[in-house]
Amino acid sequence: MLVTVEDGRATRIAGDPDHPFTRGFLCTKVNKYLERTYHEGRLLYPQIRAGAKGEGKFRRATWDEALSLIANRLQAIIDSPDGPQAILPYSYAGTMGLVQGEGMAARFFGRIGASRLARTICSACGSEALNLVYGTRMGTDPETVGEAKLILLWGTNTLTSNPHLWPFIRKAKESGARIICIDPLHTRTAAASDEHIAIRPGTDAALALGMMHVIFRDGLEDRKYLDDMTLGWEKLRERALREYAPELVARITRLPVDTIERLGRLYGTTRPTFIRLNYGLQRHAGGGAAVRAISILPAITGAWNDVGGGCQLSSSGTFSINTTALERRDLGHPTRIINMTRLGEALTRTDDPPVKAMIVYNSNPGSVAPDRETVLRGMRREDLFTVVLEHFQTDTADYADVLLPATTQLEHDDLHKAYGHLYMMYSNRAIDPLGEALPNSEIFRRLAAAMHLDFPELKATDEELMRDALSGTAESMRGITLEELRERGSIRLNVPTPHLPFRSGVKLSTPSGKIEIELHHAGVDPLPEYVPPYESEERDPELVRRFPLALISPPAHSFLNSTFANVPSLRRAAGKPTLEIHADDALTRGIREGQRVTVFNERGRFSADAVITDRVRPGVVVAPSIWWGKLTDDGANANQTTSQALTDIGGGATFYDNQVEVRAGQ
Ligand SMILES: Nc1nc2c(c(=O)[nH]1)N[C@H]1C(S)=C(S)[C@@H](COP(=O)(O)OP(=O)(O)OC[C@H]3O[C@@H](n4cnc5c(=O)[nH]c(N)nc54)[C@H](O)[C@@H]3O)O[C@H]1N2
Ligand SMILES: Nc1nc2c(c(=O)[nH]1)N[C@H]1C(S)=C(S)[C@@H](COP(=O)(O)OP(=O)(O)OC[C@H]3O[C@@H](n4cnc5c(=O)[nH]c(N)nc54)[C@H](O)[C@@H]3O)O[C@H]1N2
Ligand SMILES: [Mo]
Repeated sequence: MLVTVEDGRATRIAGDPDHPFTRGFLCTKVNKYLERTYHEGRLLYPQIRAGAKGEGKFRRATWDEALSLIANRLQAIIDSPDGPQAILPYSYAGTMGLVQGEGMAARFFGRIGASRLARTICSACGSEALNLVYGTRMGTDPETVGEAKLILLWGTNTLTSNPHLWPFIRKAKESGARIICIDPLHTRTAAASDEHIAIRPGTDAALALGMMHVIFRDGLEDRKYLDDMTLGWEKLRERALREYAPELVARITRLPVDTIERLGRLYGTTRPTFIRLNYGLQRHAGGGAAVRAISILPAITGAWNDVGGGCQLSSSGTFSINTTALERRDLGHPTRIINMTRLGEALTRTDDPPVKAMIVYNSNPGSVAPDRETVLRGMRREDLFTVVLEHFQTDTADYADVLLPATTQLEHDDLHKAYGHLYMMYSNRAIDPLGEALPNSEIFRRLAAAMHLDFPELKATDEELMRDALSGTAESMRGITLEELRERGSIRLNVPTPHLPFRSGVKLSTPSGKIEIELHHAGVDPLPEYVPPYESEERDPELVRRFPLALISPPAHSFLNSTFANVPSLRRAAGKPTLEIHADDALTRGIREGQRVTVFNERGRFSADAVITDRVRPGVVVAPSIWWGKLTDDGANANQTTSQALTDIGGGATFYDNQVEVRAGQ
């Protein structure tokens, strides 16, 4: 990202044409980062609550006053019978930098002995599934995707959530590749593909196993690759042949038998094949099973040996950040772990020790966490002390006791890895912090000082944190120094070009050194299987009778989760909260186009304007998200209805495993 600065003010923002992967363009949202940075709602000084919880009334304070108030409150909790585990950090990615993420923050919370947070809200499920099968999160080198002849865009709205991959897909298309999108929703990505397969939500593992059935039945597998590189493939073959015949898979996925047959044959007979699977499809009860089964497909055909072949969920594992040195968790004590997906439960249950203080940074749980009603009920507790580090007065900030202004990407230095490409990056500060805003790292340093925590690791500068992050000895990081990064902005990891992480002959970091198709240590079925959604005919027919529509609430094109939802131009582009519904489902409910509807289940309700469309299949409704509740007519958003239930693998969120009913009117 290139920023032009004139007289200390950023005046232009653009993609870096020299970056080999992002190639000179920014996504829709980040294009508006200047509008966001200079937004009149930016928090410019510390504030202390002056009204009721959630009311959002504050008075201005000095940094000294705010920090000593926080220090006193935290110290009192630490000294109380509840102890330091009653303090909960709550954070996710923010702008995804290493220094403003879990560097100084992790050191601080580790030293005081706070509860630890399991950061599961996004990728934990799929990541853990990949780790189990492949020992790491790596995949196809995205820059080789242009070589593929068949591309499956599986549970990914690439043009919205991963637009920088598109030029490579277009290149493949121009060389004759077939592009197939597998998504219950006819997204803009589906529209740009050659074929759209509108699968029933939460059933992807069954489709992958059905494809395997066809491949094994017709002898299209690569036996040499399977023998050399995998563990347990014969048993998988048996299971796929016995339990996942296309006729049965058709009933599970609600797809025609012919589609499964054709997809299996196409996948088994084309080379190279590339699958972009993404996180949307793992937000269901069986999300881990789905990622596991899909990720095994390229092992069955030996696609990992082809340049442009394989699959990609995440490239994170290629980056070897020294998190031990960065986060210094070795210095803390073992404490309990709270799963962030179950924040509502954590804040409302009364067992020991309760959560008495929550410090939020890089996240907006008041909008994004599932089961929002319970989350807000927890945040409303009078005896909960809440601190929020933010750019804006979000839904979460309204519940803060102390609200602290944080710097944006343009106002601090940071180090970035990627999860969709192979370049390590340095983000140079472009402008001075606005108002009295401070980087997260500096806020935690000052808080440690206010609490008289006299430890050297709590005094490290941002530069020292970066050096710690880069201090590992992994081969992929060799030659990547802070000096080089600062000068060049971005450097390709030290991996071969093209990178073929699982080609024949590579020894994996799984216990067996092979691709573990069969698993005996993960608490899941030893062989890949289909796990139905919690809220499905298979598991809870009674619930489905009462709430017959499956609600998906994926990122809106103009929002980044809840970030940018307060930026005027992007909110205008998003329009109003909408609910996309099929004409058959609208008709039986007497719902007209544009009419206000209420979407509800036992967890909660929100309202939206009906959009009647054949972009969704009957039985599925879609609410583009994530709106700030406070900026909608009814103060609510789609997360009123989502559940705190966890995925089969990795303890992840199940946002899209969510049955609702819809009625006309508010
Ligand atoms: N514009 C924009 N870009 C973003 C983000 C954003 O908020 N806005 N968020 C970023 C983040 S944090 C993430 S994690 C990624 C998320 O981006 P993706 O990984 O692409 O995930 P989603 O957009 O949640 O879902 C992708 C698609 O999966 C479909 N889907 C839902 N359930 C199923 C299913 O059971 N099976 C199949 N096959 N498909 C299903 C949805 O309809 C949706 O179109 O995007 C990143 N990029
Ligand atoms: N219904 C539904 N819910 C979802 C999803 C969905 O698809 N549907 N997607 C889920 C996914 S994939 C994710 S990743 C989560 C994301 O949930 P969050 O991690 O909460 O992400 P954002 O909504 O982008 O909010 C990030 C907040 O951090 C602030 N921030 C950014 N940089 C900094 C910084 O340097 N310092 C500080 N102090 N603050 C900063 C921003 O202003 C913003 O308010 O949401 C999840 N929730
Ligand atoms: Mo995410």
